[in-house]
Amino acid sequence: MARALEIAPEVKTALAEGHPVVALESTLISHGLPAPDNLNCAMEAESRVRSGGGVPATIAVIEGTIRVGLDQGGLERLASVIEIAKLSRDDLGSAVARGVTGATTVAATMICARLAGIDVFATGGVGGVHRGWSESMDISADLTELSRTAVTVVCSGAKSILDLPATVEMLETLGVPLVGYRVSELPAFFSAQSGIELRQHIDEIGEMVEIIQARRQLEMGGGEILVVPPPSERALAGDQVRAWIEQALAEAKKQAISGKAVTPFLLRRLSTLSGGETLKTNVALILNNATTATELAVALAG
Ligand code: PSU
Ligand code: MN
Repeated sequence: MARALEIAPEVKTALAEGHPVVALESTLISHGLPAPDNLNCAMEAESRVRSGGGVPATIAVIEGTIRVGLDQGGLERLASVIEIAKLSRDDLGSAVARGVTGATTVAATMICARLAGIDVFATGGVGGVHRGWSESMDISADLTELSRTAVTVVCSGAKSILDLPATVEMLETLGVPLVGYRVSELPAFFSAQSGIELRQHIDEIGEMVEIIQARRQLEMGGGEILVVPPPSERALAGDQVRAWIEQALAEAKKQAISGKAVTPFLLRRLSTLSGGETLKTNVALILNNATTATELAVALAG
């Protein structure tokens, strides 16, 4: 493992001393957000973790080595290299074996965070069941990863380009708790309301600590999702987002976009169609989730 996993010294020290560490994902830098917003968001997410009293660990694979805690050069590389790999559970091993440089999705970031000993991870939104899944079978590997890897993912639910009711059903089947933080309704990523009720919610972060500890005590395996809505001042109106999504989905279909390219294509089109509105909201919710994840990591460490 010496060559495959490299934990940044600051992260290693924090883990050894039981200080709070928050893992951050890299696919949103390479595939989810355009330059220069992507690098700014990645740096700002790290500083949010620091100001909350945690140590950030952005995760990616650089020339076959899983790097837990990227330096400025690593972040810049992820933000600027075009056609960088988007790694999930299926291709993480071959990326390590072949010396590939790639960004890690939620699934791959969870695997690497667990390997390093990090319990909390922040991102924008997890992947899920795509609309039209009964024909495409396009269901993100993030969901099965959540059912097997014990890391708590703090996010704004699943991206609303997906089939949200089907995603919630699938998570229930897989035994992954979706816990609302001060909300009892699942947000629709860019907007606050999806019409889907969350069966579990908490008001104080300490309650999440208790849920996580109970699940670990029961040796259940698997992770949980702490759902944080987009900050109210940046949340968009649901109807408007819905129209942009319909159009982006129609374009994806027409252009026969499939597989790993679907989510990045849709996010890019939404940003253009909305005149940059969805992009601003996406960045705002990622930063807000980093702040909440830090609160959780601090509470877990204490
Ligand atoms: N959150 C964001 N933007 C993103 C993602 C999350 O705000 O781009 C990424 C995550 O890496 C997630 C991936 O794992 O989107 C889902 O991709 P897919 O639908 O191909 O599984
Ligand atoms: Mn997919």
